This record gives sequence, C-alpha cells and structure tokens, in this order.
Amino acid sequence: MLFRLLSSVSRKASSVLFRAPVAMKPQVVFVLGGPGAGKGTQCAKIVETYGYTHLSAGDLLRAERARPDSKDGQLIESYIKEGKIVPVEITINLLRKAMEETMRQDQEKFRFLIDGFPRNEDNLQGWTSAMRERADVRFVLFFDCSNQVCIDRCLERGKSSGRTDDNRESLEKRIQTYLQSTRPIIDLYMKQGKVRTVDASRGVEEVFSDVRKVLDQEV
Ligand code: UP5
Ligand code: MG
Repeated sequence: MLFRLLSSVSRKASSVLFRAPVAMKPQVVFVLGGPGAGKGTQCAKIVETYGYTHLSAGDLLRAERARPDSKDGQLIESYIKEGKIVPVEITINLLRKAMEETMRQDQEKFRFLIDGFPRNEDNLQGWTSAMRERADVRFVLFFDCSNQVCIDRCLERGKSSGRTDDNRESLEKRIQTYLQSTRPIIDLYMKQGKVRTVDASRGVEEVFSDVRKVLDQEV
C-alpha cells in the first residue's frame, strides 16, 4: 500500500517536472539599418506574426531620459540630439533589465528582437562582456536603405513625432554616425555570415514579405 502510494506520488512529481517550463537561454536577433530605415515598423509586424519580444534600444533610452529621477537623463538627451551613441554601460543595463523582466513574467518569451543595437565598437564590446554567456545572437536583420530615403522618412515623421532628433541638423549627424560607426559593425557580422539583408526602400508590406522569408528560414 505504502509502496503504491509512494510510486504514484513519484509518478505525479516526475510528470509535473516534465511539464515545468525550462528557462531557455535568450535567443537574440539584432535589427540594424540607418535612421528611418523602418526597423521599428518591421519589428512591430514581426511581433504580430512570430513569437518575439521587441526591444528598441532607442525607445529604452528615450524612456530612461523621461524618467524624472534618472541620473542619465540629461546625458542621454544630449547624445540623442547630437546623433551620438550613448555609452554602452547605460544601454546594456536597460537592455538586460528589459530582457530579464520579460522572461521573469513569462519564461517562454525568450526570443528577442534587439532593434538599433549594437551601433559601434563600444556597443559590441559591452554586449560581448555582459551578455555573451547569457544570450545567443542568432543573426542580424539588416534593413538596407539609401541615406536619402532614410532622411525623407525621418523628416516626414518629424512633422508629428516630437522626437528631438527628427530634424535636418540632427539627421545629418545621425547618418554620419551610422556610416562611420554602425556600418562597420554590420560588415563585421557579414564576414561571419550572420547578416540577412532586406531591401528596405520599398513599401512596408513588400519589405515585410521579404522579412517573412528570412524568418521562416531561420525559425
Ligand atoms: N516608414 C517605415 N517603413 C516605411 C516604408 N517601408 N515605406 C515608407 N515609410 C516607412 O520608420 C521611420 C518612419 O518611416 C516612420 O514614420 C514610418 O512610418 C516610416 P521607423 O520604423 O521608425 O524606422 P527606424 O529604423 O526604427 O527609425 P529610427 O528613427 O527609430 O532609427 P534610429 O536608428 O535613428 O533611431 P533609434 O531610436 O534606434 O536611436 C535614436 C538615437 O538613440 C541614436 O541616434 C543614438 O543617439 C541613441 N542610441 C544609442 O545611443 N544607442 C543605442 O543602442 C540605440 C540608440
Ligand atoms: Mg526605431
């Protein structure tokens, strides 16, 4: 009798363990491209269709800037307006916290689109030392778009976005930073065969149709 009871308890325990979700190592897709290339727009569409969580480094920095007791708010504002790249310690902390919070709420949300990061050598080093052991970078989704299209889209958005960097002066600096600092990072990943390039100069749906082809192959 005791044996039967114990073995039924043990069977139940093992089936509960079997069903318990195992915390997965975060799987990351870096989403890169020029300012206004459509990273945010396409990430929102990916989230609707695939099981990813979208983390925009720019959005996280803007949220931190808006937090009244943030010690980094002013620094972030000055960097964003000048189109410069915020020191990685700040950005990586925000990304790490957002990833941890997402997975704390739901362990099955371990797929992340990290949008607008890494943008330079400093970002890449910061990611490598803080996250290399904690997350796998699957590939880089690169939205390729001419500078002129990028500028036109941001200026158009600037009519209503309220973003302090959607003006001609900031945009010229953002484009320069992109060309000088971010393109070399994309090139580095290209050499490793990790970049999936999408022509981002077309309409939103055409771009997304190519994005789907990439993701359907990778998942
Ligand atoms: N639009 C989008 N797709 C379109 C399409 N196919 N056809 C026509 N129009 C299209 O789109 C931009 C605009 O274009 C929108 O109006 C959209 O409707 C339209 P969006 O999807 O927002 O493009 P995105 O590539 O996300 O543009 P964004 O301006 O966000 O790119 P940035 O990379 O410049 O901005 P981000 O927010 O990532 O960073 C801002 C600043 O934060 C940086 O310059 C930097 O100072 C700082 N930063 C860091 O320091 N470190 C980081 O890690 C990240 C940011
Ligand atoms: Mg964006």
